Amino acid sequence: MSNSPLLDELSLRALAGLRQTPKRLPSMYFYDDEGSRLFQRIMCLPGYYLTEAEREILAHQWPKLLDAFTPDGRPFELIELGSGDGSKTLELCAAFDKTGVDFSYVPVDISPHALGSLLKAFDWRLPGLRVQARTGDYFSGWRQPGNGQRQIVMFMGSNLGNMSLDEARAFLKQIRSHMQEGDGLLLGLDLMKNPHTLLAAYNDPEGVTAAFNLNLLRRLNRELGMNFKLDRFSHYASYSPLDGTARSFLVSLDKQTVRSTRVDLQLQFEPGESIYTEQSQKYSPAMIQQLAQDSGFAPKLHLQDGQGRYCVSFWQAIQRGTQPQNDLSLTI
Ligand code: AVI
Repeated sequence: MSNSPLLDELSLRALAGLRQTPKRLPSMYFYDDEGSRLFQRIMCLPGYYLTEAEREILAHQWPKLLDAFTPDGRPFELIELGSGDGSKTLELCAAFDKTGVDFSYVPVDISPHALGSLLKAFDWRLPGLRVQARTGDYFSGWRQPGNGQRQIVMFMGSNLGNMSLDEARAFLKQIRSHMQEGDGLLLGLDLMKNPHTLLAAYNDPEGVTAAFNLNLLRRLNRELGMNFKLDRFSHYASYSPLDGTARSFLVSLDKQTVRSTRVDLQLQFEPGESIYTEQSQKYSPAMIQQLAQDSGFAPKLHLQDGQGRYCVSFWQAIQRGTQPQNDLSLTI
């Protein structure tokens, strides 16, 4: 048993989180093969409205996006961070493609498997579209587009919400540092709303979100040699209207000790003690305005689904130190 026998960065972060008080896990740790399958099921649940709301906005309001992406008719490069298999963006690209607009698509994802599926699907459906997939870290292989193309960066699916507000600001600033003035950023963001609706999205009666959460322990058992008993923990979801944050936890049902055979780790749990496993931030228009301003952007377009639950927000990179001209709260 050694302290860190060649662990990858994510496992090291998981270990560090379990050693903290209160215990926590990085939400990236959800997405092993089984976690990714369970997340696909979550996205189809009736109470998990986020995916459907985003799809509706893109399907019905894409012409407004296209106008915002091409204010001067310049061609653009659509860079999608965390594209996965691209199934959600394929329809958007197909709609753009039909208009004859000049654009290319750059999906970026850590999963070569997902990008392989994406390339096949795009090649079959949109054989004329230039697609240049990038595997790995969002930022390391970033290159400026050629031919005077405007960069439009997409970060969809409410993924920004899994970061704290400070982390989100730092991430957005990092994106901004790779952009030129006038480039664009498209974000899918979940909005603050009735707490009952929000809680139901993270606590489905079907138990899929609970299985998704508990799968973290299965992964720790497999990859870090832990001996978590899954039936001695339960899923707990909360939502605070005060800060707009949904949070998920795994609650220990007993006093118990969990050990690893692979790393130097022994965890004591009191009955009711929890591991903090995920935060899903919900935003108000004022928070969106502030985030954009803090990270070097001016919000240009704010599209909502018919029920006003979710928004797709388009921001333009502005000169550093410039105050944005428009107030988003007035345009919603
Ligand atoms: C990926 N992410 C935006 C999802 C969310 O809503 O925070 C993950 C998720 N967790 C539980 N259900 C869905």
